[in-house]
Amino acid sequence: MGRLITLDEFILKSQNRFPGAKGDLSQLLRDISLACKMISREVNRAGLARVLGAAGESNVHGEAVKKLDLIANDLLIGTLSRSGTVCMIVSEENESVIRLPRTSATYIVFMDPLDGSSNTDVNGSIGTIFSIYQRRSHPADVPGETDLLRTGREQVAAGYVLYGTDTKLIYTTGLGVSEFTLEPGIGEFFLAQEDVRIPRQGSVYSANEGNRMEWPTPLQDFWRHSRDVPAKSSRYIGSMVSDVHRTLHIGGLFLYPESTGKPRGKLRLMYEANPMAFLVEQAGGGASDGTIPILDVAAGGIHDRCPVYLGSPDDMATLISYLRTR
Ligand code: P6P
Repeated sequence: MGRLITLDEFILKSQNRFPGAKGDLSQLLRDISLACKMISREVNRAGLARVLGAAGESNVHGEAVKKLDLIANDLLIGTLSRSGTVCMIVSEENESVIRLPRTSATYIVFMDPLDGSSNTDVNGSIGTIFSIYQRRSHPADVPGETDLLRTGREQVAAGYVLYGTDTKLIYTTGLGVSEFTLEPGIGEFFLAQEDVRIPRQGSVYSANEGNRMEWPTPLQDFWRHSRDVPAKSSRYIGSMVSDVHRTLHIGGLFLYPESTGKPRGKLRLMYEANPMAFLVEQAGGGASDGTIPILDVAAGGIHDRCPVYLGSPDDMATLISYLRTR
């Protein structure tokens, strides 16, 4: 078996496929991976810190144990601020857009710094989700709303880092989906799979069935149908990165649909639905808001929510045929 390829080598090799590339996107992807290595370290020692913190509300260094969400947010914002390739950041943790000093920089990053963080209390896996756009405005202008309210189709890159038994980084720039595993002893991400493809159909359906009675009727009918199909089983971790990662690898469906209590669902369009939809489509799957592809949904605001139906192409075809009857 040949030498393992590092993320940096892979990014550089991919950049060479874009003749006009200046290397800014490569630099940005490397910076995101650096921040996520630091988040991985914090997540993996959080248990100890939290145990110590629980005693006196402070950790071994005497610092107040900050919530992991804020630690992850601070690490990403700090790293991206020094990158020089980003002019604005939209984070789930910040109501307003974060404007960076380099107003002429090319890229805008939407992110959920630590998605599913309530799972840390039960040692569940959690993740960072990112979505990258090239600015529309001229570099000499101050970037603004026209750079922010985009459809997912315009993403130049998207991905997630899953802090599980392994720390995995999965991303796409539109040339397929690649997966990397962090070797913590070296601090490098190594290529684990160059072209992740979602199975045409899968045996697992994933949704919070506690909301089932509030779903649209056709979806309730579909869910009952899927229970009648003996090969289908239900898995739901309650952490989108984990549930989508499993769906990418073994197929099936992941849903966070609209409901009477949540008319646009719970998940955010710009930094949860869109990046995951880009990845799933690039892996050969489908991602819909129940009516149109998620990547075509217009953004009304940077924190808009969007119903999410995504997964294997054959399962999505069956699901959409049910939803069309409503
Ligand atoms: P519920 C985590 O809080 C999250 O944002 C996603 O990671 C996850 O898919 C969803 O919410 C879980 O929501 O309502 O099922 O607990």
